Amino acid sequence: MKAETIISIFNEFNHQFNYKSHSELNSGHINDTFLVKTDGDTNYILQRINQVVFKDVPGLVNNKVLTSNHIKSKFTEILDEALNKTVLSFVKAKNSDFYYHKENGNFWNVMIFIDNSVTHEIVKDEEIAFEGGKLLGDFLNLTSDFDSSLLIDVIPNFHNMNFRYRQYASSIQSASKSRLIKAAKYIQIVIDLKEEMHTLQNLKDAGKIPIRVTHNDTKISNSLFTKDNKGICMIDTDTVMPGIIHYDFGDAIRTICNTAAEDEIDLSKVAFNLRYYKAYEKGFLEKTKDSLTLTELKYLPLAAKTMIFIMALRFLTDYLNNDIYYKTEYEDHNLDRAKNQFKLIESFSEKISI
Ligand code: GN1
Ligand code: MG
Repeated sequence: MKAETIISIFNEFNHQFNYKSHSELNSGHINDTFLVKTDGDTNYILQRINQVVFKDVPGLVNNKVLTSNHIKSKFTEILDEALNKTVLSFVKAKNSDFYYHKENGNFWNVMIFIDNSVTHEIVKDEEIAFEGGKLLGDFLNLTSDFDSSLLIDVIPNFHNMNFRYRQYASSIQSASKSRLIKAAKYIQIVIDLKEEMHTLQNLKDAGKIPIRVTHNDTKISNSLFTKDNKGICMIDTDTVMPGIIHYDFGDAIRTICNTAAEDEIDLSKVAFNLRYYKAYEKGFLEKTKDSLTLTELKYLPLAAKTMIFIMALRFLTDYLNNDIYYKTEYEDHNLDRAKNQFKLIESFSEKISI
């Protein structure tokens, strides 16, 4: 995106310093994210929010701001300025909303960039897995007393397996013959796993798993770490809403324990790393073991399998729908992502028996 576009949008916000340069951060599949460097000691993240995926952007931004404020309220002894570098902090636009809506156009929001932080697409160090588990535990603890009725359901039925199977079934109806042929092997796996993959959904629907405030997009690249592997905070709170902890535990494991990126096409590189699973679980339980129910604990391994599967299913569905949801970089990108996740399920099942 041209510098003048970025500058003019950035200048709609009450930032403290002037634009110096920007670069795009390409890890997300939904929003467009830019790091804006300034001439001062605070840099910013500028984000264009995808309005096709997120129908109520002001509601979404409000969710994110409320969540951050709630977390910040737990650290009364830390000064705002320091807190802004360890908890996500949103910057108001000049009209004092936390977003800027260009007339008939896009929605944008700005956050303070957390200095000296790094993210990981692939985990190469057990310590990251352990610290990642602690971070999620902290996030769930810090938000456990947050009144979830204040939050809108950003994407209704986001991790609802019945809904995802319905979407998938309709994608099969409308898919092109060539895509159906390429997806054939996976269509059978989706049928074979159907019953098991509804276990958590059924328990949730039966009220057997407590509803908590959950993050819902805990892939490891959504956690910030220091350069020496300590967790700072979880980012990308677009999908914070009521849910079950299995969503968060499972989605984190899906990405931490994959020995390759989620779109690696050489499937011989894709395997489930059991050591990282144990490390993540250890960090997570260190923070949460006293607050989880027996049912929650019992289904953590199945949560991992279920969340790998739901992403496989969503990538496959989007492939059959001709790529209308996720950003793709080439023709079969979504199919490759789905294949990768199905391979991960296979490897998971060799390492963990449920
Ligand atoms: C999307 O927004 P981003 O890129 O962090 C998706 C997640 C998937 C993820 C797969 C709103 O996350 O559910 O797990 O891609 N977010 C939405 O990488 O659909
Ligand atoms: Mg996200």
